[in-house]
Amino acid sequence: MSVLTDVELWLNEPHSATADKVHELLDSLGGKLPGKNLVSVPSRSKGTALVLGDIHGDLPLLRRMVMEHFERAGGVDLVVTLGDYVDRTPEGAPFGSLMCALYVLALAARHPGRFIALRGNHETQRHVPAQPSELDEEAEQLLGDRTLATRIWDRIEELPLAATTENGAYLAHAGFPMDADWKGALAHPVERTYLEVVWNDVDASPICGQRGIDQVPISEETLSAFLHNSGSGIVVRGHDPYVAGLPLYHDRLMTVHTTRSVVRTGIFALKLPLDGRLRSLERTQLLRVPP
Ligand SMILES: [Mn+2]
Repeated sequence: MSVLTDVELWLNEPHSATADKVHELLDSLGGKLPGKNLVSVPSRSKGTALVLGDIHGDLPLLRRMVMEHFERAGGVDLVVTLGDYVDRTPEGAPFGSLMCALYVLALAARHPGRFIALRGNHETQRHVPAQPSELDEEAEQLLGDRTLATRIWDRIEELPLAATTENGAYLAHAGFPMDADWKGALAHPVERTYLEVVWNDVDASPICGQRGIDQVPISEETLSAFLHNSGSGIVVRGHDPYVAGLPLYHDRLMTVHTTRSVVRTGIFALKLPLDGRLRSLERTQLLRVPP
């Protein structure tokens, strides 16, 4: 049985995971993850993508969404997850940060181009500090091997920061580079790029200015400039439970949060058509996910 399949066993039975098996899994991911910061999804004559927002260790919910929407016959063609797989693991999800990280890495490696796992601010802590991660503690507790956490972070570094679909969606954890050369900024990110892409807030949110991140926030104006410059029609992001599910800036920006860990407005996912030009959120479908 493949080591990628082992992950599924661990999800139900974390104590069946061993340090050796996890090392083997991490070895097997070599060369299978994108290894670049921006990936693009080609247009299709038909098809749908499912976008999941912050997971925060909520393995049962992530598993349910993947099985219901991706793995079943007639499900979506591809999944984009917007990052923040770790930290603030909810009750009832033992070792949720560790298992969510291993699960998305395994899915991304198993379905290249079809399961696109982006990094959030909790996955970029080597570049911009976030709170210390539960993943390290969980790895030590469950597997007795702290070097494993370092190896998992090495693999997480191979996940992209942003994705675009050829029909007009830009997706990232929190926002977009404000540089005119936004692709260049993503290819060679500096600290400000990370802040803009995985930490930024929208000026319409009550949390804007409250996280200690000194950034020009996303506004109608900065969004319009980015959409024009990048040739995109919409931005889909996560990171902020206070505006999740709310279409903003004339129906051109949507925030999704897909976790029971931090719920403010609800738990959401978004379906995007991969055919036809996306000029607004009009043709997208917001799913309200039961807890
Ligand atoms: Mn976040």
